[in-house]
Amino acid sequence: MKPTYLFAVGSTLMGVNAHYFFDRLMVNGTWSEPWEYIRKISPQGPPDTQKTDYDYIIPVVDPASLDLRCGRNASTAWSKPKIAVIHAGDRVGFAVNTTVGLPIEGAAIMPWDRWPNLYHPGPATAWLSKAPGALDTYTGNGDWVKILSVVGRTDESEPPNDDYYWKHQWGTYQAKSWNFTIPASTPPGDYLLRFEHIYPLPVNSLQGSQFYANCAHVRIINSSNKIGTPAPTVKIPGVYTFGQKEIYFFADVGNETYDIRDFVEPKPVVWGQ
Ligand SMILES: [Cu+2]
Repeated sequence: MKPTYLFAVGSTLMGVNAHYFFDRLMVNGTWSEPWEYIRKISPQGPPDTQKTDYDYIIPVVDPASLDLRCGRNASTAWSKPKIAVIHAGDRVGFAVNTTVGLPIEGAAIMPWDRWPNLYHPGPATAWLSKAPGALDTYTGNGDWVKILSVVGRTDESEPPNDDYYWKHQWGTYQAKSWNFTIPASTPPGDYLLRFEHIYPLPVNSLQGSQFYANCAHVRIINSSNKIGTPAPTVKIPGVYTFGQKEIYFFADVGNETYDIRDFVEPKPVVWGQ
């Protein structure tokens, strides 16, 4: 069944102004406060101008930018987030922002920017990078391993769940948060835990694909005798290139020519543990 309202939703709400970030971590079954464990991002634009919520939710559009790593101006831990202590094998999660509490007068912010969900269609991933020393001083310039890839719908996906959506809808579409498991064989240590969502767009559309990524500080405890070797590893940025065909295409709701089962995941593969 293909509901007729879908086209209207796709064509009216797929505006460039629908953006978000992830500011809350689910740890030990509880959602944290905003930025409690996640590195705070900076608003876009010169520092001496008045900022609005909209300046915070603007995505990264240059895959070569350092901001691809943990969000805008977050490859340093200037906001001093706490370290979430978790065990290998635990469930964690990232939640979409609500608001950042700044004035909105004059901003281009749209109503759906205040509707906290993974508004855009597209794939989601999670990543780990071990800090060689203190997390507060780790920039994330080391190796990253992918531990999660969400493409199609899962039990966690938002309803509806019919044939049309299975074919055309992404697993995280309109989810308010996404939970996943830290691999049970993850070596113990302090890590940046990164969640990423990509809104694929063609290179000639606006500025191309939009990247949403934020990083939490986590200490992973693993006292088991099963310690793996995370691989393959990549650098971020460096993992994607502008125009790369796997992530630059028209993925939007209402695009009946795109079947998400045709999606080819960009490298690297998820760590097999
Ligand atoms: Cu957007």
